[in-house]
Amino acid sequence: MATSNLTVVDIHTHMYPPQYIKILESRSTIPLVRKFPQAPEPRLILLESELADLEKALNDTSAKPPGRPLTSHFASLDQKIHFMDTHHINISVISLANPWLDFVDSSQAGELANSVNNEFSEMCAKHHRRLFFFGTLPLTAPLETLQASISHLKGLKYCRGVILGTSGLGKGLDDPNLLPIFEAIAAAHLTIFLHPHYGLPNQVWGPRASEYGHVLPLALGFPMETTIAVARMYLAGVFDKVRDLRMLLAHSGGTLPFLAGRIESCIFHDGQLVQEGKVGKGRRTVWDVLKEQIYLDAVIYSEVGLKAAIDASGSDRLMFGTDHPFFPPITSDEQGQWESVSLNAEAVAKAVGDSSAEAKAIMGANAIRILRLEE
Ligand code: 5CU
Repeated sequence: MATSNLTVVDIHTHMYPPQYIKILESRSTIPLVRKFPQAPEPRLILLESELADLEKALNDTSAKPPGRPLTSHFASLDQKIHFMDTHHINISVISLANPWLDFVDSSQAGELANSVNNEFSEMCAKHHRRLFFFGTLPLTAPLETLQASISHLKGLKYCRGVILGTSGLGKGLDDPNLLPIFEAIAAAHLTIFLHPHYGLPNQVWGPRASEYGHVLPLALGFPMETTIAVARMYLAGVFDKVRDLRMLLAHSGGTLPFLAGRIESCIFHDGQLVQEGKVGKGRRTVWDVLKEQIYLDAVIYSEVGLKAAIDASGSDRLMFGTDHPFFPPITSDEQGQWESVSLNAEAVAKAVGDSSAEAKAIMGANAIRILRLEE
């Protein structure tokens, strides 16, 4: 993938540090890690859509193992570096994987956030200039604890932002109580990496869902969740209220680039919004927000989706990612090349031309500029 004059930066790459895995091992409800007699490796069970399989496997040792194998790729720093080297990735901006600290008791969340963020910081220090990170927030904790955590992250040398799910304080990202948090994050010059976890309600997938593996929740549920979260923020005026807010959206913005025109049309054809004076002259459109306050990752696996993302936000706002350690190869060696990585790199080359200035920007230069990776 990389040549000597191409710097490749992976901004979408996760880890669960060992202390987090220990917490998952101690749990009996999702998210959890558990061993099953029918599988050689412990299983990592994260998603609501995996509950039916979990139930079956607990009652029947011949049932298929639920979730995904917890391989060394999830928690090992050496493995992350090996993955980077194998795929010629110069720099990674690592982040805790979902569901972050969303499930942690309010009284423990602040301390755990500090400890996890310090662990990420130490991992980056061991690989100076190759690793940076997006920190984790204790969203279940009281407001002061949350503010203190943002101040802590601001002081950590390798921290460039925060990874955030769509639930916010429990009511979504259009919750007015989140505004001071968004303001504090923006004032600290931290970029929010918005990532899905909750998907859509299980019944959307129908009674035959278990026949289709993880395809529907991951391919469709995750992107719709992101799209809905950002549309709600836009409609609530969050981007206008916090003009310095910068958000990097996972999976090329879900379906936002594709649906922005329809969202716009629904806004200016909406009698209620027009009557309330919300559609007047000078309104910043979804398109404006996409070009001014939003960045998109390039984790969409095809030039078709990538071109929509480029058209919507601009090639100077897209950043390459891998989603490691998710989507490992199923039939080849996990220590070798991952098709999930090459698909995303090929999509960039096909969309903007191999070795073009735009390709160099998307593969690394944009991330270096936007996330200040040379400082
Ligand atoms: O495979 C999956 O479930 C996931 C996940 O949970 N989180 C993620 O970032 N990618 C894939």
